Amino acid sequence: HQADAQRTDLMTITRFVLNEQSKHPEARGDLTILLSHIVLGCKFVCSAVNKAGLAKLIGLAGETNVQGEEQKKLDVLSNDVFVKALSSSGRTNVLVSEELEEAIFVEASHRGKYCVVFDPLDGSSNIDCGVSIGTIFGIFLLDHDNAGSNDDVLKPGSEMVAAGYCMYGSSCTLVFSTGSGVNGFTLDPSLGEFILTHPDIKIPKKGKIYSVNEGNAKNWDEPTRLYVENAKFPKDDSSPKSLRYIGSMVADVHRTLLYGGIFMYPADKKSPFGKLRVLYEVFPMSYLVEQAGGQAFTGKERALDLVPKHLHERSPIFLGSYDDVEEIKKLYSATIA
Ligand code: P6P
Repeated sequence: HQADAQRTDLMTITRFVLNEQSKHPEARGDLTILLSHIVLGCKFVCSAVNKAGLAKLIGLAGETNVQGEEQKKLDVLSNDVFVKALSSSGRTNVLVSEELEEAIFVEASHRGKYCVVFDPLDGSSNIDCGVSIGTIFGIFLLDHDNAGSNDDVLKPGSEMVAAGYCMYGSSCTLVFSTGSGVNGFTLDPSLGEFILTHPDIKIPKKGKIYSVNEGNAKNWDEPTRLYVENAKFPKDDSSPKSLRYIGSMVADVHRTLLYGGIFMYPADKKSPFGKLRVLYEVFPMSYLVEQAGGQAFTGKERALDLVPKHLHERSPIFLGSYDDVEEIKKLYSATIA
């Protein structure tokens, strides 16, 4: 009977977000409406990614599919979907996408009070081999309702009011936070609804996994080298950590949130600012990890304290279990001191 009750008492993402809104009586529901448009975009991309393998959607723009239609590359298609969903919501003013060199400034008739920074399909180089990929987004609240500018998003990640990702893998999982904890929802394709499956995600205080591209080891700086060395050959008699690296940030961060451990994309001689982008990769993932009780560090400072100067600026990132990141912070401060 209890199971039956649970089955019929569906906590959909829509219901969850409305519950959250009801905790803020002054809210007019703009963030609720914005999030519902992001959810719509995720459902569309989930469907397109799942069909890709069958309908030969994969591959470069300009190729034709079995119907002989010209196909957009999945990340171009995903970008178009999110730009349209976000600008038509009437709740956004500035949009920054990994796919677009310049920001989009929504015209006055559809202008809202939020800025959204997003990577519509992160890890898209992994599509052809079936590795999980994802959409990553972050939301800033504007303090004016005039025409937007880049300055509206070149601010510290700590000013984000919400962030999340949607992972397109064996199932479609949307994980997000509006500042009071992290919750995960799984798409039930038979209902077309995201259902709460991971309530109040808390990252383990310490993990047994380190996640980094060991292929860059030749170029690492000393603190990263020492940290990885100790993970593999612990000085005390503890057991070595396991290495898990998928090479798709959404998948690596999702695993880190659920299982604990540390995810790293350090700076190295080849890329002095690392590879991952501040606004729509580092900030949203750092926001989520902190909301789940972990921490995120750049090698110099708390990741959310960074103030980017350019839209597509990169930063090194070490994020995950509180104690694991604490270890890398000690190694870096030893070199700065
Ligand atoms: P590397 C995917 O291309 C991506 O942008 C992130 O999703 C991922 O974490 C990283 O790059 C992987 O980079 O250099 O290890 O292949």
